[in-house]
Amino acid sequence: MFFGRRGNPAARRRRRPGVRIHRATVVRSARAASSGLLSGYAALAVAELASAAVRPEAGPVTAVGGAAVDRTPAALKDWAIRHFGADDKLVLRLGILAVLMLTAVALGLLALRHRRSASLGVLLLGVVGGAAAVTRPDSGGPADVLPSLVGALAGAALLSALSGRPAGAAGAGTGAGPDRRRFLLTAGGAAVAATAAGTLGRLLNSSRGRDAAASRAAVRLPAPASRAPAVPRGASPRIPGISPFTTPTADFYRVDTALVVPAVTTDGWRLRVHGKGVTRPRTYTYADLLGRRLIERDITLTCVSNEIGGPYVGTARWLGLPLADLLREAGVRPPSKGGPADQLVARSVDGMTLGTPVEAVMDGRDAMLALGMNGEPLPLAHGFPVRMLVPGLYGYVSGCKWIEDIELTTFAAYDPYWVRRKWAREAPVKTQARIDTPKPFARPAPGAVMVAGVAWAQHRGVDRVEVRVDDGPWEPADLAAEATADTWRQWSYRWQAAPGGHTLTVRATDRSGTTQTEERTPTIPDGASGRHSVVVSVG
Ligand SMILES: Nc1nc2c(c(=O)[nH]1)N[C@H]1C(S)=C(S)[C@@H](COP(=O)(O)O)O[C@H]1N2
Ligand SMILES: [Mo]
Repeated sequence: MFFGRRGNPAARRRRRPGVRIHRATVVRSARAASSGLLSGYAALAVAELASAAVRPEAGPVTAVGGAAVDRTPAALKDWAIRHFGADDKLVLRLGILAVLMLTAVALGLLALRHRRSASLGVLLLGVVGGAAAVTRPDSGGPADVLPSLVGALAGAALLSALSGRPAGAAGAGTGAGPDRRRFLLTAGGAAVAATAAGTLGRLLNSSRGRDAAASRAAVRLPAPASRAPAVPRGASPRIPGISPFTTPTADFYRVDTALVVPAVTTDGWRLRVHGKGVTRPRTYTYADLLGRRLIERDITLTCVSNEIGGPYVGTARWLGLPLADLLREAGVRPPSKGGPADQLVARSVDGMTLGTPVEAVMDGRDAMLALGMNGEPLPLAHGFPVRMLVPGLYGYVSGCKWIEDIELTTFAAYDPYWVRRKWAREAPVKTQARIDTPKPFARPAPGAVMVAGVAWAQHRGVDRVEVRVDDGPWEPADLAAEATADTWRQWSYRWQAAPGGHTLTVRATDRSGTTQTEERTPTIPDGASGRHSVVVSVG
């Protein structure tokens, strides 16, 4: 008998529906999760297109990423730079995308039961993105909310459509029949449309970068009126593994908060000089600056976030104009000559602010507005078209890239970006030496081993470098000839290595007589101190 073989009808009713609901739930959940993901994808794609109409920087991922950077505690930012280096921005972006994906899946699942709330959730994400965009220091105004909001509206509408109740109840929840066809058609159509919108947005957004690159390619740098002092022969010894005296531009470290490299063209660029004690405020064009007396200098730039032995230091040949000339033209006097402003605040096109002592800019050192780096116009990532440089000061208090505004003010009246985040107001570069070779945990053969590296104490000059093996005495290293007090010096030490494990330590002394101390301090608030050591195993 039919029922006989399958057990009694009551038991079957109890068991079978259970199995069916289970499978249907899996199908429904998978579909809901993909609806969420697809809606999130569509929201981002539409936002990308909308951001092309507003500003690429107002796109939700960039805005949220930027806002996260602004709010990141100094210690975490430092940690990110240390661990991810130049990839820190990519890691941040991927992190935001991962969180968005998880949220999208969750909202898709929520839509199974609470369609309205899920769509509201998508809109709420849009509000978060919009809020991040308008509160960024470089915000272009209220229009910056649009990319996130328009994207969220599209995402919310799609999620609602994809999680709608099927027209006929027949296929409800089973993933079969007309319901399934309708779902696949809507989803497929949305995926194609979103991809088209996103691709178009990307193309439009990248055209700005292309304009800036074309503007840079059109620049012809004039010859400097004052050449860089010749680098003495012997400033660049040929020791395998040592940092070259001039850091190739491609290897030059990059540290900034810009998730999208600002795309500035020389045509649209202006530099305004104004503020306290400025008797003749002025606005300069790029051509104005190119036509002035230019100087060329080798200068070593260092980041305050550089750990002992770290990579955020480099030397380039910069071409630019003396900043002090420009300030004197504007009527500015340094505090020592009775000027009312002790802080120069440089502002970049992306809203970054950096504060520099006016005294340092006007004390005769080669503080400059740089237009060229290593014989070429400034690369976009290093501040094209114009950046500031002040030898002897960490980058965050002197090196404003993509500069567009110089305001004379006081330290009492204004705290720039990093100072508001607990970094020091004033930050001269600390004297440091780094061992470039041998590398940590290298296994050199016993006998003569070249220990070599670089040492810097910008604007004071490196006077002496010493090396110590294990707990032995400090031995003088050979110092390469000095180019200027504003550049690093290479050093080397020929070590007679005995088999076994050894710790090599280096210390530098600058011309003011200060020797690097053993005491280690963190990079916050005004730069790391301590000595670099490398452990090797000879044998
Ligand atoms: N606009 C802008 N300028 C900036 C920064 C930034 O985040 N934004 N970072 C500063 C810091 S912390 C350093 S160390 C130098 C690094 O310059 P580089 O990237 O050319 O090496 O740029 C400085 N100028
Ligand atoms: Mo920095």
